[in-house]
Amino acid sequence: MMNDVFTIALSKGRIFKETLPLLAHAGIVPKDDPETSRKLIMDTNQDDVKLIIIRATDVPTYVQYGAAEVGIAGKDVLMEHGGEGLYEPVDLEIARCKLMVAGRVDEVAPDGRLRIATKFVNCTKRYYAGQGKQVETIKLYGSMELAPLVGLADRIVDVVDTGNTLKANGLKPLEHIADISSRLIVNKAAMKMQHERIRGFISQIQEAVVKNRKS
Ligand code: PRT
Ligand code: MG
Repeated sequence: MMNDVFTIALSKGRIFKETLPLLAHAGIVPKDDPETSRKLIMDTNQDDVKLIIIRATDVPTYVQYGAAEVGIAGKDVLMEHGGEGLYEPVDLEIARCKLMVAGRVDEVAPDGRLRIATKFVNCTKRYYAGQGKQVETIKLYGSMELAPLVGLADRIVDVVDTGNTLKANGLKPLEHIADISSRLIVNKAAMKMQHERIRGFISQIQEAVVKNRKS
């Protein structure tokens, strides 16, 4: 009997690059380079293993609905999505950054209700609710750093790595919300249906993470 197709969802860019060695350890090598190919479904060296290349924020959705059995997504994206229908068995320890509140270097502490521009609206509301603060959130899809500079918002919530982008725009980190890294996620139903195959995949990825740590 032929195996069912096993589909892995991931985004191009930093996650793809850092995931390649982990997949290689599990014996999976993509046949194309997503940076140059326009294919959204990529074949691999294994006939029954495919990769789908999608926006980082869409990865949990594809896996939640079983369009992919497994996926790789940042913890920021997972926190915002909510994690419904997903297991999160492995911290891949890649694409590390921090989810932070940032504001203008020359900020005069705003009085009244803070206006926060972010693509992480759910995370932001949860964070401030935990502090007993009500804030107004403004949903953006990118370039959050611009918002405080043009008076759209008092502050932003965004992921920060080196902090160079904040600095280049006259912003500074103010509060740390969470440490972020990418996670392996698994569709809950697929975990039951393809238990052995997915357990095997998880343990190979886990091994690769440990190996990565030592090198
Ligand atoms: O690009 P697209 O809009 O499609 O989606 P995306 O930006 O969410 O995807 P991508 O590939 O850029 O990021 C995927 C994941 O990488 C995120 O969900 C995070 O978990 C993780 N990650 C790690 C980061 C960064 N580091 C990071 N530095 N994601 C984004 N950034 C941004 C940061 O916000 C800033 O704008 O990169 C810029 C440079 O950061 P600094 O602090 O080093 O200057
Ligand atoms: Mg990006």
